[in-house]
Amino acid sequence: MSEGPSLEEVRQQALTLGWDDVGVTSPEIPEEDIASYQEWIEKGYHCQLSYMENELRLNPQRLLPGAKSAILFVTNYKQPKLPFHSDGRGLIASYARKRDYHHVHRSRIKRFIRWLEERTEQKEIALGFSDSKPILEKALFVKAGLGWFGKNTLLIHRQFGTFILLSGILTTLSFNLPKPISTRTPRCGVCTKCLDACPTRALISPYKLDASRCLAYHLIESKEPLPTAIAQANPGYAFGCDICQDVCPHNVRSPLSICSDFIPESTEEAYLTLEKVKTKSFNGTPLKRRGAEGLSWNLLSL
Ligand code: B12
Ligand code: SF4
Ligand code: SF4
Repeated sequence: MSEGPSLEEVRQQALTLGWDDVGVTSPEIPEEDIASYQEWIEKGYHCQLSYMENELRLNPQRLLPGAKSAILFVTNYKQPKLPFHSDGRGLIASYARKRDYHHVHRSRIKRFIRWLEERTEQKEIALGFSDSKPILEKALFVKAGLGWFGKNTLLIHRQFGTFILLSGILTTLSFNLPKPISTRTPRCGVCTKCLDACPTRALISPYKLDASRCLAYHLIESKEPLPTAIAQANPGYAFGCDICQDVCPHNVRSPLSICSDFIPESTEEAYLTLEKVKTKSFNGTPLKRRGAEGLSWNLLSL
């Protein structure tokens, strides 16, 4: 058995595998996030997302007994902003125009864990996740100093803004961590652009999202057609919604993604039509989640 890798080695390996930033923290969820989560669930803001009620997400150590650290990875997927059309073409949110990020992250995580096992000559020391395990992901990222919470409830990274996707591993290895900096301190100042721009008023107050009003919930996660009021407020999305990110000042200077997994072959690929729903396979893309019937509901409601 050899000594574990240093933070610098972890960083280099993560960048080599394609991630844009990496951080390490202890795997406990901070008290403030536990309290906010519990209030959110009690108020029913998770709507029909019953998987969100799983309280395991407050205790990552129960997912990997003996876990001492969380290694957290940031993926920049920012794409150019595109216009809405009124000719039956619906816009696909920018994270969903090509490969499913769960798949992209799964193969990177597999390679990272293999490297960690070889490097330490130990087995069963890590468990990967990317929205695939019950974990309050953003809370851990904030704790690791990888960014802070925006009033749109998303994690804002100092270089990449909000157009990032999160993944990570829990591990039984421990690291010599620097003293954590508290990044939960509000950083939006007097800005309220995301709350003002949300077409369905889903951001009911700073840092609080009611999923039952969110276009992303209705166009991605829901198992039903869109309620009329939500459909009427939709400016043209066929899948997901980027409005509370498009208006965020932290996304003005952030660089576009250079990762081919997220860049569509052509601008037309960023739009969905009923014809495509009938003829195309959405396997391996995020659109698979809503299914052909759901995607048709989305388009017919435009
Ligand atoms: C459920 C869920 C949804 C739901 C509910 C969203 C929500 N805000 O909870 C719906 C379907 C609506 C959704 C939509 C989207 N999602 Co989503 N979703 C999740 C999921 C599975 C859980 C989120 C969660 O824990 N919610 C629980 C509530 C309580 O958390 P919260 O709203 O963030 O509240 C926290 C803060 O607001 C904070 N807080 C509360 N009060 C205060 C006060 C102050 C002062 C401060 C500083 C903080 C603070 O404490 C709370 C607890 O930490 C995560 C993956 C994961 N496993 O974590 C992805 C995730 C959050 N989603 C993601 C994405 C990309 C999206 C979309 C952009 C997709 C799209 N383009 O359509 C939209 C964005 C909508 C939005 N503005 O959030 C990414 C976000 C990356 C990032 N930059 O943060 C994640 C992390 C997936 C991933 N692995 O990359 N999502
Ligand atoms: S994703 Fe769209 S609907 Fe949901 S909170 Fe953001 S702007 Fe509002
Ligand atoms: S738009 Fe303004 S209020 Fe909303 S997250 Fe960005 S900086 Fe914060």
